[in-house]
Amino acid sequence: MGNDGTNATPRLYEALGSSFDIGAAVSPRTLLQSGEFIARHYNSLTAENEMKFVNLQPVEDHYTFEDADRIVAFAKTHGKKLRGHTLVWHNQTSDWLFKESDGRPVCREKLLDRLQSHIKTVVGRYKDAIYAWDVVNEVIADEGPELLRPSKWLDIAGPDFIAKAFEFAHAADPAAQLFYNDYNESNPHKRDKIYRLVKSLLEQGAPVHGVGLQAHWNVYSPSLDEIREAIEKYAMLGLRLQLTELDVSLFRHEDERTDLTSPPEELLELQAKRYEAIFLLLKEYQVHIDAVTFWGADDNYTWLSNFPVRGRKNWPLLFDEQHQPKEAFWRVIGKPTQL
Ligand code: HAH
Repeated sequence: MGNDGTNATPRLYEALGSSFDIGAAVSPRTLLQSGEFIARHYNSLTAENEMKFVNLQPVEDHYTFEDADRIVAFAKTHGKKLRGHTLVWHNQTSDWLFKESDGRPVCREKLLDRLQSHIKTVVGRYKDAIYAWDVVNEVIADEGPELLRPSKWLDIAGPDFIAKAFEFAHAADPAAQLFYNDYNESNPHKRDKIYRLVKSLLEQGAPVHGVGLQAHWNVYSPSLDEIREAIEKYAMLGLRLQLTELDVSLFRHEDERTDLTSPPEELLELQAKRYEAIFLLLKEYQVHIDAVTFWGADDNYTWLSNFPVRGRKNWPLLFDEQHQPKEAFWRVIGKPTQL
C-alpha cells in the first residue's frame, strides 16, 4: 500500500460523488507535499488562505497572485472544481483598505470603490477557474440582539457593504455562484440571524445564490437536530447549500487539554459515529446540497492544531497524518472497517 491510501481504499469523492462534490482546503505547501493524495480523494478545492484580501492585495494596487495561481493551476491540471474564499471578511484584510495615506479613515465612497476594484480584479482574473465565491464571510454577530458584528466595514460603509459586495461580484462574473458563508451556522440564535440577513438581501434584489455552512463542528456539538433545522431553514430561502469548511474537532471549543500527542481510540470512535450520522443526514438533504468541503485534507495539517487552544493538537479529518483512512472514513462511505 502506498502512503497515499492507494490500492484498497476507494476514492472519497467517488464513494460519495453521486450525492455531492467533495472538497478540501489546500495551500501551495499541502499541494506540494500531498498533491497526489489530495487529487485522489477530492474533486473540489478551496484555497485556505491564498485568496483572502491581505494575501491578494497587501498593498494598494500591488496584487500578489503567485500562490493563488499555483492552486488554480493544480486544479486545472487535475480537473478539479474550485471555490473562491473569500472577498469580504473582518480578518486577514489589509489595514490600508480602511485608511487614507495620512492614516485617517477613508470615506464610504472610497472604501466601496476599493472593494469594487478588488472584486473586479480578483473575480475577473479567475472567472474561468472558479465556479463559486464566498463573497461575504462571517458578518453576523454571534451573541446578543445585534444582527451584524462590529467591523470597520460596518463603521465606515454602513450595512449595505454586504449587498454591494454581491453586486460587484455578480458584475465581475455573472456566471459565478455567490455565497454568504458563516460559522456557528447551526446555533439556533445565529441561524435565525443568518436567515434574516440573507432573506433581506434577496428582498433587496442582491445576487445571492447560496448559503455556506462552515460546519466547524466537534464530537459533541451541534446536535443532529440543530444541524437538520439549520439545513431546513436555509433551504427555505430557495438557495443552494454547501458545507464549506467541515471538520469535527475531538474537543469542545474551550477544552484546554494539551497533553495528547496521538488521538485516543475512544475519541476516534466518537468521531467516526458523528461523521457517519452527519453524512446520513446530509444525504437526506442532498437535493439542496451541492458540495461538502473539508477544511483540510488530512490530520497532518489542520488549522485546529493550536487553535483556539495553543499547544492542543487536533485530528478533525477523515485521513490520518500518514494519509491513511480513519475509521470515520469507512463509516462515511458506508463500508465496513477494513481489517
Ligand atoms: C473560518 N473562520 C474562516 O472562514 C477560514 O477562512 C479560516 O481559514 C478558518 C476558519 C472560523 C472561525 C474563526 O476564524 C474564528 C473564530 C471562530 C470561527
